[in-house]
Amino acid sequence: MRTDDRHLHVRGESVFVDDIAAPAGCLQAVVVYSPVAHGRITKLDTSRARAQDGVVTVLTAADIPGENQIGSIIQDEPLLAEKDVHHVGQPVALILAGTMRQARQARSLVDLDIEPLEPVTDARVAHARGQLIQPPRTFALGDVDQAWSQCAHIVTGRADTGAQEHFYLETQGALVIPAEDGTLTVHSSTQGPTAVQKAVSRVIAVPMHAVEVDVRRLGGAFGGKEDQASAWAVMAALGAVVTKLPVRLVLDRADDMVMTGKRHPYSSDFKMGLDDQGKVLAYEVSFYQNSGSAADLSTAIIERSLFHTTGSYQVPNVRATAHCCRTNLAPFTAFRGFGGPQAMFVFESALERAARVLMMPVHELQKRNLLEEGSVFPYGQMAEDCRAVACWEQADRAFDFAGLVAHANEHNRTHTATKQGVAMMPVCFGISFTNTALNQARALVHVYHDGSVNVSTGAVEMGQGVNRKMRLVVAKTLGIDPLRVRVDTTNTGRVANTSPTAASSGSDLNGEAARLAALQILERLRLVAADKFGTSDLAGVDWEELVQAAYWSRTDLSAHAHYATPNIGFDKQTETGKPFAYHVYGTAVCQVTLDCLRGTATLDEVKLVHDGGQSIDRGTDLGQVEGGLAQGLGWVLLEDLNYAPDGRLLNDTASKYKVPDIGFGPRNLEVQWLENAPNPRAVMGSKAVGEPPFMYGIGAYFALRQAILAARPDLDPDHVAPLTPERTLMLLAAPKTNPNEEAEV
Ligand code: LUZ
Ligand code: MOS
Repeated sequence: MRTDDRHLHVRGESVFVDDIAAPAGCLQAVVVYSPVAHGRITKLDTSRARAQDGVVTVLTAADIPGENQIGSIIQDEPLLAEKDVHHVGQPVALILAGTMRQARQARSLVDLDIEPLEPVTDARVAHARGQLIQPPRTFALGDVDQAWSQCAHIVTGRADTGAQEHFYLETQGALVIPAEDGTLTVHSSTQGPTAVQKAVSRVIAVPMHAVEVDVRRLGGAFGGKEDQASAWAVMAALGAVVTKLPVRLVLDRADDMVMTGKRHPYSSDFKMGLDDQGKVLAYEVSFYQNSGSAADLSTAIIERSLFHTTGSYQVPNVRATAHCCRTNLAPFTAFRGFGGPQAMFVFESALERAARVLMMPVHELQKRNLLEEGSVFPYGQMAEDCRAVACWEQADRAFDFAGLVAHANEHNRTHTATKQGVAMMPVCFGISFTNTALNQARALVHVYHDGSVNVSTGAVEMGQGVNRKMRLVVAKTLGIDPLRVRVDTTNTGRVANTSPTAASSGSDLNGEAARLAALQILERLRLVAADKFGTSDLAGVDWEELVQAAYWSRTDLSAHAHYATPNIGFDKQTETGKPFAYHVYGTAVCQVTLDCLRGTATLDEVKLVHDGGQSIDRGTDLGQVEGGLAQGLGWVLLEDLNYAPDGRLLNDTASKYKVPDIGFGPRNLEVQWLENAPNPRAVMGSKAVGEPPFMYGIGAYFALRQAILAARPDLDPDHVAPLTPERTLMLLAAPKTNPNEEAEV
């Protein structure tokens, strides 16, 4: 991590929503939620709770002045339940009290009766019942149906990936301060200040100009606060409007885990056809996305699954169909990768199965099918400046993959209690919001009398270091010391109509806007320099003198700029177009050692080559690569979210959910940057870095599977992630499929 506020973090001085000093009279809010996954509310009586000591009021849907609706893409999500509940954790009422303790105590006094209805928790069951959030969507390339007849080998199978809790250190929350004339200042832990502003405006029935959203920083988000930060801010705003007092609503960890959405579980069916040489000729896949009880961002997320159907590979005939299945679980939401990882996992699963049938090493099959310059993606876009092969070759060479394979084979020949596995994982990730309109950003730059500079953009700092990048972009553009530049909070009053900081595009979009704003000021300063100092070359002019001269000659020292990614677009009628400004590539090499008695694995090595462009700040990018990788590893190996058949989340506290720690991480981690690879399509030659590294983690799943199969060559189980020690042990102990063949465990 190389964020600009790291010194504040380590001293505990960074201010998050819950740390903002309480304004006089500030109330605490606690949410009453449904304990039942599906049912009809037969009684909601808040009188006992209202009578509790310290309770100011208890609000329900009936108290909402505007619309009881927070759905952003599809209008299917009430802020507070009215007649029905559709998942455990669905907000029903809001308790406002003087202290947190009083609010929590009152929660148990709300009389809420729900007549239960049958819950559906499984995507395929929901699909069978026709519970879809939108009609199925299909991406097609070539002619899959006729291609099967040309295939020498055809494999089919099923692949399942689980949910994933974001586990941001700062839980969801907001502080809302009412001011004169019905206006509201909202401090929200959100990736999307404008989304919060809009939702508050809608539910409270005030114009957007009456709502100022301000965001200093987030203690992590990972997609969990792209859409799902809004509800809490809106509830706090509701409380503030009704009581005319400031209201703080910060979820505790358990409430956050139960009430908020996670990464979507997917269950998928695949069919892959190949020729004798291992070229993939045809690929067909159906994605069954467990969307949860409301749409949230599910339709956009499954769209990205379609875009990343074939991962880092070229396939001439493709058909991918996407089903958003409505279930009675908390609405699943954005999470780093946004549906991409789920799709890539399926393709890698198919390749692995094919490799066994062809009796060819998986990495050989992967290599033969990598994207090349001019390859066509299933949505019609061509791969330009394609770096799939370059990354693969640099990784293959630098990390001696052949040597690792030889070493693992030798180990497995000579050991029975431990087995090794190695895998390569190529990644290709499209950069741009797939909703083209969102690819816009603005920045506001002020130069003050003393030469110090203040920058506002639409980007939200969430620990990823975007503020540091904004600062470096502006300093470099103005040719001044970065210490002169400060990045201000993200504020809807200073920069309007922001897209969420998401889709890995925060630095690309806001950085370019900031650069354009700085350039405007620079042009004006050049004129001043020519006039006052007889030169338009600013290198030889003292910055502070120049700024002074500009002020006294009545030059505007502020600039606002707008940037919209050029040359992108997508036609949803034909499901083709050029949705992405460019792609990010990379290849990881993973090696694991499996303890066959315990089912535990050690990640010996993860080494990777990442296509990072000409970085604005390598240290920041390294933090993103390492963090993304760790999260990806956790998703496929460790983080096991489970629901009871009645729809209750079983991992409903931090103590029941395992996230990666330092002991889990690779013993040897090496990140290399792809050599000589500036990017002409983003700010200052850089490349987006937030999400792509997540998918390197998938490689460790397949390395572990190799190790398991080395112990149990008789098995060919379906692909299920996460491959936890428990699941690994179950596989190792599975009954022999062929009793005549002795596996050497
Ligand atoms: N959010 C979004 C995203 O609204 N659209 C996207 O395409 C996207 N991609 C990745 C992560 N968040
Ligand atoms: Mo996102 S998954 O908020 O980039």
